[in-house]
Amino acid sequence: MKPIFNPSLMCMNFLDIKNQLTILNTRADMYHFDIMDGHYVPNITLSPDLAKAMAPACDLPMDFHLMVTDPAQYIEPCRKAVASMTERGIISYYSPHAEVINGSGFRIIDQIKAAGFKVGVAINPETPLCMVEAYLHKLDKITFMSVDPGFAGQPFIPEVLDKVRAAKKLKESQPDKYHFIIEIDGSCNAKTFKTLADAGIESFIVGSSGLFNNDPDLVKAFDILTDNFNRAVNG
Ligand code: S6P
Ligand code: MG
Repeated sequence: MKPIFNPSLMCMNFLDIKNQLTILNTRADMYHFDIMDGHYVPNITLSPDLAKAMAPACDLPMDFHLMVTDPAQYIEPCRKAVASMTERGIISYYSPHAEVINGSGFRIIDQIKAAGFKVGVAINPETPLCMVEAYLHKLDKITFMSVDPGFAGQPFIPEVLDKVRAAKKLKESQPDKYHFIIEIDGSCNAKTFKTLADAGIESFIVGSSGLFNNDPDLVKAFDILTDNFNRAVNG
């Protein structure tokens, strides 16, 4: 299988942003961009302003992951942040958490589309798949959290794999209805690649344990990532 690699930018070396983006532009597939509000999760990381500053150096879609209580509020700032990329034909993703859009899910999906984004949704480790079933056919991507949202460097929660298998089964059984990419976020690394790929993961958000901690030199770190993946998954 050809994996989608989606580096989590909150784990990058912030003293070296431009150089790292240049390296990732030719190696990765997307840029996972965590936005937290210090309320939905007890942390604050990246921001729409930072995305705007990075955008001219990004040649891959931005993948906004909204760990915030009011994701509708960030659609317009994020749209503006990547407007220069959208003009270059690079279509980004916007993924709120399923747990906070219940009650306005269809409306928010329409707003995300109207802003020119592909539509994603992220679900926490203990959230059942049925929570997103009503609008699953409208999604371009579903992100299964395999750690609690908020922090890098947490241990993998294997219970999410049942949901991943169920999503894969749904997608395979009704290909005309579903087109979502199946993605995992949290502790994606040499130890988990095989189990994740076997369960049906297509897109791997690689953060500290899968990419950035491999080596201080990001070129080497990315080579180690692909070696680890190929060894684990392709044998
Ligand atoms: C966590 C965030 C993730 C992390 C990623 C870190 O709240 O949504 O995107 O950045 O999980 O990777 P790792 O290998 O440290 O778990
Ligand atoms: Mg994330």
